[in-house]
Amino acid sequence: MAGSNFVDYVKIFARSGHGGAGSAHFRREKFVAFGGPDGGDGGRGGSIVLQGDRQYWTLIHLKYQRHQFAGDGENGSGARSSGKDAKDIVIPVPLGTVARNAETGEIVGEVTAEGERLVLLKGGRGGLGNWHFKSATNQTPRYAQPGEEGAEGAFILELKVLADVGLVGFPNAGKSTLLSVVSAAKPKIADYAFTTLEPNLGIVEVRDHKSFVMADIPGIIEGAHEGRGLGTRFLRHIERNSVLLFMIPADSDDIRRDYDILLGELTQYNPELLDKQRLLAVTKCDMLDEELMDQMRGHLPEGIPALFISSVSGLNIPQLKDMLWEALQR
Ligand SMILES: Nc1nc2c(ncn2[C@@H]2O[C@H](COP(=O)(O)OP(=O)(O)OP(=O)(O)O)[C@@H](O)[C@H]2O)c(=O)[nH]1
Ligand SMILES: [Mg+2]
Repeated sequence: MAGSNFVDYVKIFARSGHGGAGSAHFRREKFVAFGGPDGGDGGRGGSIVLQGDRQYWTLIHLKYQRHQFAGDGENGSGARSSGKDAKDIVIPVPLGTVARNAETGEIVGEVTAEGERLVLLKGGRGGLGNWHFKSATNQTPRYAQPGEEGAEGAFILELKVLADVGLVGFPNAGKSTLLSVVSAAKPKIADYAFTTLEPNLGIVEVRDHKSFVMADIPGIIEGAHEGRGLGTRFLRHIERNSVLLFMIPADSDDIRRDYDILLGELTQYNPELLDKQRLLAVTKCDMLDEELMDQMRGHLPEGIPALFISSVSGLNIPQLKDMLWEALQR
């Protein structure tokens, strides 16, 4: 998505530093005929490290810094003086960043906590200086270890937003509107499909200063798992959510069928999503009267707690927040 501030996927090229070479120096002083070996060790090459940082919400800062190269360790020198270690390159990333090897797709690790470190590439170790190799049989080793080579590689960094509640629904279901009434977030709202093109996060305050994070993602349509609509590009953001709130508007022709389609798309994307707790909100219920709601109750999908809500009139919004909070405590 060109020009977007929400960057949740970036490829970086990284190289760790080489270790410095150990020194093969011999002590040379006036009046000392045979100074022994006194070559110092090489310094360590810089590593490439990711570090969790709450101040970051996206990976946009890496979009223009795709090359991350650490320096080499200094060589050792005489008088057993060790070369300096090179500085590690520490890259701050938002919590929920997953790193993969770009060639193999293999997961290198993920960063989920403030300050948590993930080493992408270790710097090369410095070589040992020649004095380490002095022995009874060899008093004058002319050998010192070379420094270990650094490593290089391409990595894919992906962000999985660590929200508590993920909103799941077709375009126009009223997801962004709900987020705007339960949190301070101001997502764009409009009566056409795909108004939301990138995830919005909001903090929802529940009673007694408790709060949770809600993630509004772009609408899902049938065939999303095959790449229709915005495809599954944003579905990964709900992989981490502990509760999924399904949202289907009251004027749907068939709520059960719509629910099955949404569930089907999620399952085909990642069957593990079915292990999460699910709640259903029938949205836009300001258009219904009590009688209609009673009638509709019999046509709701089974096995999922449901609530009739309206973001416009406020119908059952406090109850919804409580229900979500309770689900999160389970
Ligand atoms: N009457 C009524 N209209 C609503 C309600 N909630 C949302 N709408 C309207 O439904 C339309 C779609 O709302 P959005 O919140 O943008 O829907 P969305 O699910 O975020 O849509 P996408 O971002 O396209 O996936 C807008 O015109 C809203 O004003 C509601 O509770 N009652
Ligand atoms: Mg929206």
